[in-house]
Formats: sequence, structure tokens, C-alpha cells
Amino acid sequence: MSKQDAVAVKHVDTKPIDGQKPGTSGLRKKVTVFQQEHYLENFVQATFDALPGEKLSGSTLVVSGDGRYLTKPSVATIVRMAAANGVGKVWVGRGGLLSTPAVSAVIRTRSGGEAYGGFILTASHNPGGPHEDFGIKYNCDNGGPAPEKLTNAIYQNTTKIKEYWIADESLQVDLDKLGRTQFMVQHQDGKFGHFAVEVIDEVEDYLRLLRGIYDFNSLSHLLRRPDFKFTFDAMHGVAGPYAKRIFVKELGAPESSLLNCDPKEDFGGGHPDPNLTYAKALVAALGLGDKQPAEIPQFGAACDGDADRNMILGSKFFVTPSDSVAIIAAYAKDAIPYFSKGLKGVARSMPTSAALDRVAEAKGIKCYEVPTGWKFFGNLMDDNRCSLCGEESFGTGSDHVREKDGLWAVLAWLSILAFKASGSRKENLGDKLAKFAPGLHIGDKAKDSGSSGQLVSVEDIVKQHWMHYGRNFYTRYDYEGVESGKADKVIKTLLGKQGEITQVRNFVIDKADEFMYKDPVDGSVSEHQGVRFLFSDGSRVIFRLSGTGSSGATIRMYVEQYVAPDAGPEKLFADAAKALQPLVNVALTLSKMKELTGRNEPTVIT
Ligand code: VG1
Ligand code: CO
Repeated sequence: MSKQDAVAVKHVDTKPIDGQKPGTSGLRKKVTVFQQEHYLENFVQATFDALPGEKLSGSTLVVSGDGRYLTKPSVATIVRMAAANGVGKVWVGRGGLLSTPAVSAVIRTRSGGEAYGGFILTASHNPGGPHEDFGIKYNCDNGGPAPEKLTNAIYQNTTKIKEYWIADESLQVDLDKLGRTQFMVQHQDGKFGHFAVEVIDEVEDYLRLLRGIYDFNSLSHLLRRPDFKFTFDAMHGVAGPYAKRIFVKELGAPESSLLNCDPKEDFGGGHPDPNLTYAKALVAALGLGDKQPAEIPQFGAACDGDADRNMILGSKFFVTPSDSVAIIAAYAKDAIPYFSKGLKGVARSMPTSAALDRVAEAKGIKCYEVPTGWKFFGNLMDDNRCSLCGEESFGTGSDHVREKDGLWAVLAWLSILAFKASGSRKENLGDKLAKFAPGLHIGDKAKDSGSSGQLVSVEDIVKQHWMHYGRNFYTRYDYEGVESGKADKVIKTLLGKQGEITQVRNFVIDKADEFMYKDPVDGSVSEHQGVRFLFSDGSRVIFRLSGTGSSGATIRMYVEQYVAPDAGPEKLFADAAKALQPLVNVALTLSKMKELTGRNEPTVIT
């Protein structure tokens, strides 16, 4: 590229736009809000201005998203702004697509971890399309979401912004074509600089990382077994290309195991949130819907729009995310090569059930409790304190990246199934269970039959876990689209009750507080992270306001009750909704939910 062909940098006058404060995971607003003049540009410039100039200059950044409406034009804008702000190179996933965990993998591992950071364009599990949500967040050089210190600085910048810089529109690349395009950029001060855009394979770096974590041979063996049926639902999000490549091409699952694996700008009109309410196709396929399919797979999983969340199902069986991370922790050392030396420690978000704590205790490792949002796990991982973590909101992951990772979780579960089928588990939980519940089929009695041994169902794996560790019954009620004033009143009411009330019905309150977190690594403090009522029998009810919505308020109510293993199978295997009803009633009474919000029912129960 010669200087004559240089792309000019423009300076554009702008002024602050209200409400650009990043929430739990980046800035999420309606598409129509993002379409306002300068909206995206202001946020991106505010981010560049919050980063140290000497680090940004000549650096490599990753820019990609989950493929929702506005992804491609936004990638193009950010690329032009990166060039104007002195960035040396931008990596973009083919088609502008990269899953959130893949962005983290690219930042951490591509060319030896060359990238300085990245922009992820996603509103995650929120719906997409011209009238739905869009979002943007910045991840740092550890591959994790920007910490609060940085997001606060970005927000402060958005309140003062006067101008931004952007390269001329002639700086354009075809995002569907792999390869590198070089540009010469002429900056405002007349100086010239080199700039490159490289469109990269969206799966490659991520796949390479996964290969070093899992035993692909044994996974492939499982997925090729004629007696094993597997279904994966990408909910028309970005997980699709990863599922095709990893499950089908690499591991040999039949193409017919995939549902909704073509990314769509509006997620096919659906809500790309993998739970029992929204993952309708998967729920039906696994026999949890109204109609029973002719054949039900033994295993089913779904991911959200940006593929960082996961839902795990067995045949007619739902695994709660809190149980899922606990069970992965219990089997990690035996079933997943990456963890063969054991776990350094584990972590969960505060509202996530304490099932993980029990596994940590049994293994003699530490379990950290952090506020909601993946950004809090990063410091623990960077400091080598934690290898595995999870959230009740269908988020599970490990220190291989600094984001939660939907496909990683699916492979973790498949690894557990492969391990169980190998019959090499030492403690025979099957015998123990057979004593309590003779009717239950337990596959790990089939000893020494190699990886072709008898399959153990997801349900049996979970039940064995409960028999050993006890069960943390768990539910979350979401009240979406509540008027902000009313939601605030609910929280105020709850805070007012703390200290005033000592007992509700037969539940005695041990402690009531607002969760506050002091990061053990850098000492930073995060306050107001949820209102908690902790009862004398170990039960908990928690309330917090969502930080990922794009309008109005969402109240989340979390309810947990522990049943010890010696309670026996009848209590341990009881219906969760029924078992939790008394505690749910306590939570509703404490919060005056119906009275203050006018809502008789939550929008979603998970
Ligand atoms: C929700 C979940 C939280 C999760 C966050 C981002 O936040 O509760 O656990 O980390 O979404 O997930 P909130 O503030 O709405 O409760 V994702 O997959 O939307 O990036
Ligand atoms: Co997500």
C-alpha cells in the first residue's frame, strides 16, 4: 500500500448520550437505541480513551459478535475506528462471527496471545432483530470481560465525550472471505501508519484449545456409538458453526443431531436463552414437552446466542446449572484430561446453589463465592486460585478461557458420560443407590468393559451425586419488564425487613444482609450485590435486579433448600417445585412481590 492510497482519518464532533453504563456484561440496549447517530461510536471511542495509549498504539484487537442484527455494520464501524485510533491489526471471525468464549480463546492463544483485547458484539441470551436487543462489551488481554474499574472509566468517558476518530469509508473488507487486507492510514496529524484486517476461521483457535482439554478419541467413540443418541440446539445463535465443526466433523456425530445450527440475525424469532421455557425444540426432543417423541436421545444440550451459556438435559430429565457445575467438579479429575492433576479451587456466583461447595469440601479445595457476572472469576483464575466455576444462570466454565463456555460444558458432560461408560469409577455408588432404590438402573455396575461399556444415564449420574453429596433444591423466578420504581420498592422493602424480622412461618432467619464482595486478589470491593436471607436450616432466598436487560427492570428471586443424603431417596428425588413451594411462599411474603409489582406469576421459572 502506498501513501497515495492511504485512507484518511476523520474527526467527528459528538456529545454525550445518556445511559451508556455497562451492566452485568457490557452495554445492552434496543437496536433502535444503537441506531441513533454516534451511539456506537461514542461508546467505542470512550473505550479507546479508557485504555492506555501506548498499549493501544500498534496493538492487535479482536472484533466480532454473535451474528445478531447490526453485527456486520458494527464490526465495520469498529474496524474503521480502530484504524483511526492507532490500532495495528484487527482479527475478525469469518462473517463477523465469533462466540464469546472463542473471542476469549483468540485473545489468549492466537499467535501466542498477541491480541491486546477485543470487542464482542452481543446481547447474549436476549432476543435479536430490528426491534430487539444489541450489545457491546470490551474484553482485556487476559481474554476476560473488562473489570469494573475499566467499565466505570468507559462510562465516565461517555459522559464527557466531545469527539471521535474514524477512518474513511473506503476502509472496507469482505468479512466472508478469509485472509488479510493491508491498509495505509493517514492520521489527523499527517502521519502515516500501517493497518491490517485479518478475517480468521471462527472455529480454529477455539478448537485447538479444546483439543488440549478433552480426550477427543473417547468423545468420538461415544458419539459414534449406535446406541447413543445426542441432540444439540444452537438456538440459531453463533454456536451453530462450532457445533457443526466439533460435534459432526471432528467427533463424528450425525448431522441429524443438530437443531437450529444456522446463525440468524433474529435467532429465528426466538429468545436464544437455553432454559426449559425458551429452548422449545430441545425440550420437546428430550421428552420434556407435552408430546412424547418416538425416540428420545440420552443427552441433549443447548447454548445461548453467543454460545457462552449451556443447558444440559438427559432423557426426560433437566440438570440444574448449579448441579451441573458441582457434578463436573466431582468428576473433573477422572473424566477430563485437562484436570488430571485435580482442581486448584472452584468458584460460583453468590446466588448459585451451594452444591459446588459440598464437592469442594469433600475434595479439600477452596470454593469462592463472587457476585453475579463472569468478570469476577477472572482475577481468581489469573491468580491460579480457581480452575472451574459456574453460575445458576446456565453458565459454566474453566480457566482455559476467561468467559463461560457453552460448548466446553457440553463436552465436559459428554466426557463424564464416556468415563461412566468406561466403568472405571472406583467408588461404587451404584451399589449404594441399589440399596435405597432397587428399581433404578445403574450402569457403572458394568465394570471393566472399556469405553464401550454400558451407558449410564444423565439422570442416574445426577441421582448418584445427590445420594453422595445431598441435594440443593433450587429455583429462580424472574419477573421481567417490571416498572423500575416498583422494582426498587421491592428491594427497599426487603432491606427494610432485614434486622426487623427473625422468623417467617417455620423458617428461622440466621442472617440477613446485602451481599458485598472484596476481591481477594486486588482488594477491590463490590457492594449491593443482592439481598440475602439465610435460614437456620441452610436454606436461602435471594433477590437482585438484573443488570442485563435493555429496558425496564427484571427482579430475580432465587430460592434454595438443602436435603442431606441420609434423608433417603424419597426426599432426595422429590419434585423440585413441590419441595420448594413453602420456601417460595416465604420469599413472596418477604418481598410483597404481588402487592408491590401487581404480578401474580413470574415471567420465567428456571
Ligand atoms: C445475567 C445472569 C448472570 C450472567 C449474566 C450474563 O445477569 O444472572 O449470571 O452472568 O446474565 O450472561 P443479570 O444481571 O441479568 O442477572 V450472558 O450469557 O447474558 O452474557
Ligand atoms: Co451469553
